[in-house]
Amino acid sequence: MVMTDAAIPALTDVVSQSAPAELVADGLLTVLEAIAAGAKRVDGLTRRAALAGMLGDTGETNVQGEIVQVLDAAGTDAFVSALRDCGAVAALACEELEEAVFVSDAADHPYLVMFDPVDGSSNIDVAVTIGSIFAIYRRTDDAPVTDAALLRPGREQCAAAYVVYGSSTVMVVATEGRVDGFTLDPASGEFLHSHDQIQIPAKCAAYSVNEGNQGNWHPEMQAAVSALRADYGLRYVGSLVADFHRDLLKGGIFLYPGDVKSPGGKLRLGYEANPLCYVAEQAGGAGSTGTERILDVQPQQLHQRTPLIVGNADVVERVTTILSESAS
Ligand code: AHM
Ligand code: MG
Repeated sequence: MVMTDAAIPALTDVVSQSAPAELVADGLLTVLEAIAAGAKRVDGLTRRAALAGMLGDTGETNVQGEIVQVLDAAGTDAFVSALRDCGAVAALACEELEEAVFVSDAADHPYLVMFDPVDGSSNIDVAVTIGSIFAIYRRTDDAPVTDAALLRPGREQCAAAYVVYGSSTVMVVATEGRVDGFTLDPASGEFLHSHDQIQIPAKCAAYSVNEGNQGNWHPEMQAAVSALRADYGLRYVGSLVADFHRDLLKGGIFLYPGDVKSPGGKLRLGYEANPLCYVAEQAGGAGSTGTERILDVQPQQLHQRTPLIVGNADVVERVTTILSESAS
C-alpha cells in the first residue's frame, strides 16, 4: 500500500505523543519547530548553493581559528534568529559565536540549546552532504542564566537533534529512550515521520575515520584501527553528521581521535559529540572519548574539543579495550 503524504504524521504529531509530557508541556515542540524552521532555510540555501551565493568562505576565521564559510554565516543567522525568537529558549551557544547568546531569564523560557549550524560546511562547495547538530537542555532552576549554565555534562540533555542535508533532508530527534527520523517533504515543506524508533543495527557494517591522519595517531590508536580494518569496510564522508547518520541506520563506528598534533581531538564536545552520543545511546549505541563515556565529561569551556568514538556499543567497547590494553 502506498501511503499518501496526508496520512504520514509530521514531526510535531509524533514528538507530542512520544516525548516526556513535562517537556511537551513547557515548550519542547516550540524549540524543535524553531530548529525545523532554521533547517528548512539552510536546506533551501544548500539546494541552490551556487545560485544563492553560498559557495566559498567569508574571509573571516571563527573562535576555533577555522575559516568561516558563507553558509556557516547564513546558517548561524537562520538558527540564532529562529531559536532566539521562538519564546522557549533562555540561552544558546553556537559553534560560530565566541560568546553565548542570552535571550531571557523568564521561567517560561526553560530551554538551553547548543548547536553547530552547518557541520562539514566546506563540503558545500563540492555538493557533498552537510548537517546541523543540536544539544537541548532544560534549565535546572529559574535563576538568571550564566555561562556556567551551559557547561552541563551531556547526560543531562533532555533531547538532541540533527539534520542531514543529503540526497534527502532528514531531521533526527532523540528524547529519552527514543529516536525518530523525519524526512523533509519538498511538496508540503513539512518534516514527515519516515524512520520510526530507530535502533542501531546489531551488526557493525563499517568503520569511519580519516585514515590520512594515521601518521599522527598514538600507537594504541594505530592498534585499534588495525583491528577495525581487518574486520570492516571503510566509509568516510568527512561530514560528521553524514558519517554518523550512516552508522545509526546501517551500523558502524566513527572515530576522530586525539593525536600527536591535536591531543584534544578536533570535534567539539558541546554541540557535536554530546548531541550525537545522546542520539547514539538512545538508539542502543555508545560514545566514548577513548577513556570515558562522552556524556559524563564535565565541560570546562563552551567550545572545548574532545576525542570521539561513537557507534555500535560492542565495537566502541572493543576499541576502548584495545586502547587501554595497548597503553598499559
Ligand atoms: P566543522 O564543524 O567546522 O565543519 O568541522 C567538523 C568536520 C566534521 O564534520 C568532520 O567529521 C570532520 O570535520 C572532518 O575532519 P577532517 O577533514 O580532518 O577529516
Ligand atoms: Mg561541525
